[in-house]
Amino acid sequence: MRVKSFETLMEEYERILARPNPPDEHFYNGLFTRYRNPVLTREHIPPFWMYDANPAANPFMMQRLGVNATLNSGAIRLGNKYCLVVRVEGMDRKSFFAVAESDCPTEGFRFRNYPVILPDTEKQETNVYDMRLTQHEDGWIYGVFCSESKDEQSADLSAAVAAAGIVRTKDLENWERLPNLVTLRSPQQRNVALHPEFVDGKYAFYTRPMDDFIETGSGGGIGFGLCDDILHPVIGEEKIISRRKYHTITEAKNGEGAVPIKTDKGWIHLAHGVRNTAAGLRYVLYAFATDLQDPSKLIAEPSGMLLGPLGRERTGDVSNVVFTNGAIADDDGKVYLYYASSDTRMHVAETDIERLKDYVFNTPEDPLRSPDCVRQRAELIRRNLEFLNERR
Ligand code: BGC
Ligand code: BMA
Repeated sequence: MRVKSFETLMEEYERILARPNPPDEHFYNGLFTRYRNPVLTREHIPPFWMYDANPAANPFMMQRLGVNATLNSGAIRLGNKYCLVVRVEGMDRKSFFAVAESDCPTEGFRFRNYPVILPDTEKQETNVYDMRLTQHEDGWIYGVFCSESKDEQSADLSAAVAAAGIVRTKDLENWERLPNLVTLRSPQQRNVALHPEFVDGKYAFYTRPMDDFIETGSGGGIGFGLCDDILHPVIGEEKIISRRKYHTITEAKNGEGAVPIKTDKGWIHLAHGVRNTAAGLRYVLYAFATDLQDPSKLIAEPSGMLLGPLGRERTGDVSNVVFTNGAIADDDGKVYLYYASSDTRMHVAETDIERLKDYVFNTPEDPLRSPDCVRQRAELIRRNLEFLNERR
């Protein structure tokens, strides 16, 4: 077996980073553009994160600390840079955060030299993942993520406790860690995101109450709760704003994805919905809107999924999954939705505010029963045939 030089590995890595990412011309739905390549894969990890570059210490030029996957990124624009705070998963299954940035929203993402070094203040914490980034009106950028610990009360080796960890920064370089969020009514939390504005003068969180680590159980869906003091974050009441429903894409679970996007018609939320299948949990993305004045009030609930795994996206470490925890609404009205496929790599879908509003407010609701769904479709067909006949 040939031994590659470290220089060769660096050249191969630079070629991956320089690879152009044209739109995928085969895909059309009127709402978003898909791109041909992922924006980040484990091949985007700098070789100096994985290899010992010194041939004297590494005669076979072997990976010493490999990386398995790059997934589930938070996203934010900082100056002229599109920044992703990526969940990077090592060969040891532990994930950590790392900032990758580019001048272009759809290609050219490069990791900063070091991953994020989070202050190690929660001694029981084993794993961290899925950070949502919020540019808050208080001036800080907050990162809310899942902080996972072993459940010491249980004899089951895989029993765990999920909580929402909170950090804040101004530059994605220096991070201050705040105490984990306490939700008085829910023993576990995952998929928590901070709303960008104060609501009634308080910090507002999207939550996802659940009974145990995997099952949401009686947790009814995506919740909303207020907290007085971000330095001692405690939430009492959690109001359910996007409900899980029987025989829909959210039957098993759902969770806030990206931080909601403000439009003149309401807050647009990009979330994930999960249903169970014989092949395991199937994760897709969906959207809904809430009221501008009261972001806990649902005002539009388009039917079904906005984006599901397609083609190569279907396969990976956890197959049949797409997941988002970050989007960037740009100054020119464009929206970049960053999503991971199958817990393995990151992609981008591009749309804009006008299209998102049209989708959220003009897609009919799910009538929840096949007979009503077919009636809904027959009505569309009838109107179309009439319209097309008149034009003839
Ligand atoms: C994994 C997550 C997963 C969660 C629930 C965690 O241990 O790291 O990716 O979402 O379990 O299955
Ligand atoms: C979880 C999420 C993600 C992951 C998904 C699918 O519940 O929090 O980390 O992408 O499951 O494995």
